Amino acid sequence: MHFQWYPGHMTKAKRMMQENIKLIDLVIELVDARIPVSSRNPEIDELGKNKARLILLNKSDLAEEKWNDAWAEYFKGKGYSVLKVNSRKGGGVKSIQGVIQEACKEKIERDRKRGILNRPVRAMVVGIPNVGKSTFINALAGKACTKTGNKPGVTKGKQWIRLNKNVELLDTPGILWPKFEDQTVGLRLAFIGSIKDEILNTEELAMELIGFLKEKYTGILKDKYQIEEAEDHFECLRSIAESRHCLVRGNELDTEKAAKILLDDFRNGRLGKITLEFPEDYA
Ligand SMILES: Nc1nc2c(ncn2[C@@H]2O[C@H](COP(=O)(O)OP(=O)(O)OP(=O)(O)O)[C@@H](O)[C@H]2O)c(=O)[nH]1
Ligand SMILES: [Mg+2]
Repeated sequence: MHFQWYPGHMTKAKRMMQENIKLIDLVIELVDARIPVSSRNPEIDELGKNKARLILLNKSDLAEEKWNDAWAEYFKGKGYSVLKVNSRKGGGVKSIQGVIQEACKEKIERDRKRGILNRPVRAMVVGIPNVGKSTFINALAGKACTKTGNKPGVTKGKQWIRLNKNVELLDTPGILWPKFEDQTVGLRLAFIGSIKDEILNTEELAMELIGFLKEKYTGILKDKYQIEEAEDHFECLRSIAESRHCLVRGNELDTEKAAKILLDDFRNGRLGKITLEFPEDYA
């Protein structure tokens, strides 16, 4: 599959982030716990250099706990502050205030020496589309301050949110990079729903996911759809169509519909907790 996607609003978003970075003390980077490396935008390191950094493994409820822990160690080893969170349910969100203060303690100390007291920490919340930035901010604020939605590109412009007297957050639109050098990165981003489905071939994508699941999560498709995990990926997709009664024109199998069902089940955690990439591959 070929991915190349950089809509105009992302260029604009990037410029906005570059313009605002000077106001920022801390960059809070959300990654998807199912693909912690592939969901990191390589441009963020450049943008956030000289800033305090915090990585949130978001959607940790959708990934395997043992891998969440392994990934947290991985990023800690690289010098980042890290926290596992589930922004939808609010898990891990409570401890964030303390982590923010801790990550910014040098800045707070600097302020104190200059006689500046009680200046709030300003944090920019960044991450790829659909990773959960706005949901996280709402969870932290305890109310719906910003719009969320289960598709990429919901937040269009910047928005400052004052959490309390200590912290102000900047919500930003998700950005992806201009092109994926590595096709597996593009593929994984497509699996989790960070690339608009309209530009993807759903059946091809579903067959790639089937290939991965059969290898790393053997038996999961069998259990979920009561199918045999045939060698041939398309055969599997046909079986899912059959099992879910996806038909066109009366009796022909609708593999397109089966592909959508599979992707949807995966994205919403209905196949169980699944991690798509592992720290040992990035040692
Ligand atoms: N299961 C689960 N779903 C989450 C979590 N965080 C966010 N979501 C869901 O992910 C979807 C995207 O959330 P948003 O907060 O709109 O994502 P965003 O990063 O602001 O997206 P853009 O504004 O498009 O860049 C929504 O359907 C959320 O309910 C989480 O921790 N777990
Ligand atoms: Mg948003």
